[in-house]
Amino acid sequence: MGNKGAVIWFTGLSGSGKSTVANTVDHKLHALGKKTYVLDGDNIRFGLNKDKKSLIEKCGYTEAAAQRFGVGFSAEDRMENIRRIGEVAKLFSDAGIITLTAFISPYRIDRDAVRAILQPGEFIEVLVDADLAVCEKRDPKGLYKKARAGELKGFTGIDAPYEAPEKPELVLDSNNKGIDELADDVIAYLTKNGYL
Ligand code: GGZ
Repeated sequence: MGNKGAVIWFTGLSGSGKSTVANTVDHKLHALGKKTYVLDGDNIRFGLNKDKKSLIEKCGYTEAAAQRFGVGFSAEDRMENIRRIGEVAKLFSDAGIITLTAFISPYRIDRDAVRAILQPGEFIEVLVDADLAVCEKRDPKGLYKKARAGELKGFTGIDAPYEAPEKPELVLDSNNKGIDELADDVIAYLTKNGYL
């Protein structure tokens, strides 16, 4: 596929390793001379998809405007989060960039909507598969602990759903493999399927 773009869409629970794997794949692709870009919570939820409070405090939005345009973690807000990310990823891909996205994206219907705006073969859905127990044990930010204590409501896997993809292009075994091996699995997929 030469210098054509693509969207490598990582989905999985918080703590499954999505961002870390995406960033490792990003480095490996860069070393192969590819143009790449990572979209994750760090550049999206702090930028394009700010929460309501940040829109008021940092952007001067009125309460009413922040209510309409801010993005939180309700099912509706996650839908809008993923829709906007999908559109941004499409633009990057159109520009010939291999775009890696790392969002929980827990709803199948939202991920399928992104697939639908892309060309056949342009959307590579990658399930970063880690059991809830494994993610909860890792708990890098202590969020599972807070969710279990009822201090954080609507947390994916605890009191909000995660719908695993039915036919992902690739499943990464994050229960048993390390980050580098998982990243190599992605590179192998891309090579085998003519993306590299
Ligand atoms: C899930 C949450 C929540 C709730 C805050 N549920 O481990 P993290 O911290 O860095 O990754 C999680 C991130 C999820 O944002 P996404 O944009 O990927 O979610 S989605 O695709 O569902 O829109 C977690 C943190 O934000 N976080 N509250 N309630 N994760």
